[in-house]
Amino acid sequence: MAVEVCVKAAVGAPDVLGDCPFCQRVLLTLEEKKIPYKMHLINVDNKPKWFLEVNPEGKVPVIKFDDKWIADSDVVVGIIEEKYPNRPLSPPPQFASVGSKIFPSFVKFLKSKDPSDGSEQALLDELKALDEHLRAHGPYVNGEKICAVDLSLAPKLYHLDVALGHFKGWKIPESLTHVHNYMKLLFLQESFEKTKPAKKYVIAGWEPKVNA
Ligand SMILES: N[C@@H](CCC(=O)N[C@@H](CS)C(=O)NCC(=O)O)C(=O)O
Repeated sequence: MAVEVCVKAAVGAPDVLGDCPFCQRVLLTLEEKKIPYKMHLINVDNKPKWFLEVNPEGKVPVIKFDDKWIADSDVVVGIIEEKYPNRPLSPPPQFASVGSKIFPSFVKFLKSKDPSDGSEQALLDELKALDEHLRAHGPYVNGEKICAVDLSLAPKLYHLDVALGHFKGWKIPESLTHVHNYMKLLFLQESFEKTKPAKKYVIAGWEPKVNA
């Protein structure tokens, strides 16, 4: 039986898969483990009553297991791993937090209106650390096989690339070759192609936050 999962609908297109990186992470996990699923697209600007009843906090993603709806992608991915241990995706503990500061650093830089606040450098430092990790251990975070850390990072790097390119004309430096190759590899995965939002929806999703 298919697992039910609530994910964000695209801004301005409630019938199209939207731009939530946490939702894509969960979809990638289901895809990589070949778990059949049924998506409910949630318009987060006009959440359906049934969704708020099962999930009063109102955030996506949420997934239904044993008749209970579970929120938060960290928790959800952990439960999927427990329930579906085949095709194990857990990284070794020493790699579990590789790249974990990239997303908050990206958001800070994206929203920054002060070029001297250090947010660009902070992001560059995180990307350089990832580049060094991949140089030593790549091509994926844990070597030859994709793991849960890659599935968490892939949507975030996609948002970074699309949103910083669009709003700031900014690109990841060419010198970070391992990060560039890593992104190419991730974005070519069939699971990524199948679950990625169109670039215009990523831009539409960030627009109000950038121009707040
Ligand atoms: N920590 C949560 C974050 C989820 C999250 O922030 N979801 C956003 C979409 S990207 C959301 O539901 N926003 C709608 C709202 O807060 O009303 C996770 O990992 O699942």
